[in-house]
Amino acid sequence: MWRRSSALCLVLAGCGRFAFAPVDDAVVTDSSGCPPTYDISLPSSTSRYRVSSEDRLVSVHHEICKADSNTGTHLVAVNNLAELDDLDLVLQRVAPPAMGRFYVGVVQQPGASSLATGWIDITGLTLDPLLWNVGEPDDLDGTENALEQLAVINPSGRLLDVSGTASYGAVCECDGLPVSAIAEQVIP
Ligand SMILES: [Ca+2]
Ligand SMILES: [Ca+2]
Repeated sequence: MWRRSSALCLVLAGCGRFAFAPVDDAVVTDSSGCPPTYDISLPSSTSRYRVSSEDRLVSVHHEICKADSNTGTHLVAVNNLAELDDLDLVLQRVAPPAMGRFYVGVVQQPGASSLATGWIDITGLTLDPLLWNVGEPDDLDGTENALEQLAVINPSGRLLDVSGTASYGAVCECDGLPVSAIAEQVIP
């Protein structure tokens, strides 16, 4: 179902195409295995993406991203700097949500004893520490008290840790990978 070769063809065909369709309630897929609303491709990735500029709580975005497909869609799991830089270029072209922030599928596991430890993406992979903005993660006050266990892409194009109590936009990713139960329990 998740054939890399066909996904690559679609990535090439989709380059430069930024048609932001509204969320479709029906769970339907195109030949890539992704819902047609996932119409953004990036040079650095075989995934497809959907951007929402609607200001919503992270919990709401999380449920909507998951519901886009029976499996394999979720808040974006940012894997490396190339993917983050490519995403930032897309986000600069869409309607800005509150504070220009977009929720991503990045969480800090419970019990972390320091600011930078225990961060994973929504599929359960360890986060690349290069993705953070200067001075982040700071857990709000520079001390790890589990005040900021979620993350957004900032207008700077880098990640900030945030509490998840404010409404921002979000980026969803379709890569065929399931959501990690460990990561999901952090989402309020
Ligand atoms: Ca924290
Ligand atoms: Ca922070």
